Amino acid sequence: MNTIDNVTFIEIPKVHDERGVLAVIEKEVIPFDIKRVYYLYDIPSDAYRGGHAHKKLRQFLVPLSGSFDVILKDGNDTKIVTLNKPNKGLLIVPGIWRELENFSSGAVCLVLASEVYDEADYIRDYKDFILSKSR
Ligand code: T46
Repeated sequence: MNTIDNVTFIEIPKVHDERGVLAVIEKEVIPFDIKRVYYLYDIPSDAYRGGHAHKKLRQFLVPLSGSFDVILKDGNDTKIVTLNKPNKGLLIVPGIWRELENFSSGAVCLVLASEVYDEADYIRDYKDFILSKSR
């Protein structure tokens, strides 16, 4: 069963020259095949997103612009990480409750996902999440 220790940062290889930085996510950078890409933008600074866990979905979050905090919970422990480097993404595995908040102005969160959208994969009630961990 996954714990928050299984949530890891992954550095995205980059090419930096006088024209700026080019970061590349190739097949071997993330440990799943990408089935979906979505992104969050125009996010009010007081917005709260997430507030759920996934049964099967793996996701890689990249703060393309600005910063935000991700609160991670596994039913026993809680960890808060700040995403603020466009070449450093967060790999979130299944069975982890996540909440996104404290968005900076202009924050953009890119998400690469291992599955297509499926509402049945969500656990949106925290009590159900805790129950799922004890099964
Ligand atoms: C996650 C965080 C980081 C779709 O129709 N297709 C999609 O691919 C997604 C992701 C969402 N939706 C619909 C479902 C809702 O009616 O868009 C609406 C907003 O989704 P949600 O409230 O789940 O958005 P967030 O930002 O709270 O969560 C999303 C992802 O759902 C979630 O997996 O980890 O971004």
